[in-house]
Amino acid sequence: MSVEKTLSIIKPDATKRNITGLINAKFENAGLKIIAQKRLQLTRSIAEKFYEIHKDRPFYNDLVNFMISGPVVVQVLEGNNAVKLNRNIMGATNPEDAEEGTIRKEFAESIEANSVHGSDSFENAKTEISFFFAKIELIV
Ligand code: IDP
Ligand code: MG
Repeated sequence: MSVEKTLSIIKPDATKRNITGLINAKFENAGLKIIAQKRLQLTRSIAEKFYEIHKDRPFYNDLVNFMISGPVVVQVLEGNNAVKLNRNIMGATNPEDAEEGTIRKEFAESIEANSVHGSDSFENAKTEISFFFAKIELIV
């Protein structure tokens, strides 16, 4: 097992309902450490750039509008196999398919307003972490 970092975003549906602490407890209870965290209001251009990989998907414009509809909390999680572990804690994209005990099963409102983002590979985690955080913010 190797210690990894992954990027997590607590999405606007969750900041609006004031449940960022409940979500952070899920990460911490599963053994992930929150080593960096900040609350931001994303601009349209930042959200478009972050989700550029999805720009040809039919839900892209709605997703960008949702991600700028309120503040988000961007965070770096660290732990053994953090990328995969975080995806397990999050649950499936569509909360109807998510397993019991996962963040999306308990908190997501819909397939779009699904409370959290998590990097889906080690390589993407590196890119996404440097998108939001400077090196100096990651010294633990
Ligand atoms: P993931 O967040 O589980 O990795 P992705 O396929 O990367 O899922 O999609 C990125 C985000 O786009 C999802 O978390 C969700 O907010 C939104 N999304 C994905 N599929 C749909 C859809 O079919 N309709 C509306 N929004 C979607
Ligand atoms: Mg994804």
